[in-house]
Amino acid sequence: MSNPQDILRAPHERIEQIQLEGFKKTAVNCYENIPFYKKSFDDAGFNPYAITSLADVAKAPFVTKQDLRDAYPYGMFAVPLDQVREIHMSSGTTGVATVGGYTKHDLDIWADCFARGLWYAGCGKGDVVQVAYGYGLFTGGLGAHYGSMRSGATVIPTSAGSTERQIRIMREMGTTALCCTPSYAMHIADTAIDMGLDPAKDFTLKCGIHGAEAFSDNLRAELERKLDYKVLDIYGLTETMGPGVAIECLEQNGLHLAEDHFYAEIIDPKTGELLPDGEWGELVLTSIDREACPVVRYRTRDITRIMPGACACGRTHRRIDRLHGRTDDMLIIRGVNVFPSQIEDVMETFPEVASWYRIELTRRNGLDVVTLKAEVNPDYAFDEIAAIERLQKRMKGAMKSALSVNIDVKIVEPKSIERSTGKAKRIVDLR
Ligand code: DLL
Repeated sequence: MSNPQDILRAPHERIEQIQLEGFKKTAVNCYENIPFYKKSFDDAGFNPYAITSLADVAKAPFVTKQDLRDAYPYGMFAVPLDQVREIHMSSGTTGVATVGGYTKHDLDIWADCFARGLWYAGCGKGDVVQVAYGYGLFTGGLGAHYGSMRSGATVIPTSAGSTERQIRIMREMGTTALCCTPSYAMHIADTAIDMGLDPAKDFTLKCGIHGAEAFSDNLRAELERKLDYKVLDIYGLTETMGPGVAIECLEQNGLHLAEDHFYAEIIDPKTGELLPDGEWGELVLTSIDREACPVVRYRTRDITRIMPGACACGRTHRRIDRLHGRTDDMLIIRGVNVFPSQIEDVMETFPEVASWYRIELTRRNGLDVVTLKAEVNPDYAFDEIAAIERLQKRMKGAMKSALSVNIDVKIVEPKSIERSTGKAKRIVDLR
């Protein structure tokens, strides 16, 4: 049997061949088995039987999250239910949930995609992977579970929460890889420190496979310092599979797309036009070999770019840059577009504040007001009111000059912003 990692170093022409064959099959599968695609391909004049090159992908119409929602529950399934082994769903907090189904084959490729993260980190047989992503409808827990098993490692399925117990298990069982959101990893590290431990010495971690939310370079550096391990960023979404669509290697310079399973494009989110490599825009994904819920040109709403050039690690799968956020997270503050990550970038230039923050949106006299609540760094005196006020003013000034918007800044005490065991809630809309 061939080594499942060989494909990661295959010549790119070989990968493109796989993509073309896969795209042909996927487009026909969608057209023949999912009424939504039949109608949308016909309306757009897209003929799935006439595909001859990968450039034809861009001729197909898009599919959006709303289209998937409208098809709830089973409208986007291309196979009979008796072939579907597992179902996951997005949380649906902002509307109807989107549903992802997996055949045996789909579960298999998912395991493979996630396992790559552990392989990239040099983990596998003999390693102990603690999965502290939530198990359930969220794809984090089970995706990491299947991937850990596939990598050859031993898996401890702690799921998210019970943080002190996570810490005891991590120490006592000799965990070498931690899979959870980056914000939960930080909470685990801080809780361990509060328990009187030095996680850099008391834990035996080699790597953390952290994703499901955007996190800054600063937060990564702080995690790596506190836990003495390597943090690899992992990206994915329920609508196209779950975690493992793209993962960083140890170069930590972009996330390698699983190009043998997905074809990626970057478009201008306003016009839908294709953008060249290197330019930032919205990521659009086409699955190459998913059976139950294939997607053709799914608009992820996530903003990234294809990184030009080859990775120093020698793997040939192209990379996307770390995600800046979602198009729908973008704040429009009195007419100016601002991403929370841009606010975070400015915040990071102030060593007096830690990486915990929350952006609150309120209304005052009919106008939107944006307040950044940032926790003061524990090493910094919080009781010197005058100094805190000066800091708030300086941060507000820095936001204004960098982003051309007024953002009120409120420095709050360490650990006063609520911690989450899953995705951190960074934006709170109180309007
Ligand atoms: O968050 C799947 C996942 C689980 C990915 C565990 C990584 C690790 P959803 O709940 O459907 O699925 O949310 C998908 O989360 O469209 C992005 O906006 C965001 N997201 C996921 N990974 C990253 C990342 C999972 N590494 C949505 N960086 C996506 C930034 C991310 N944002």
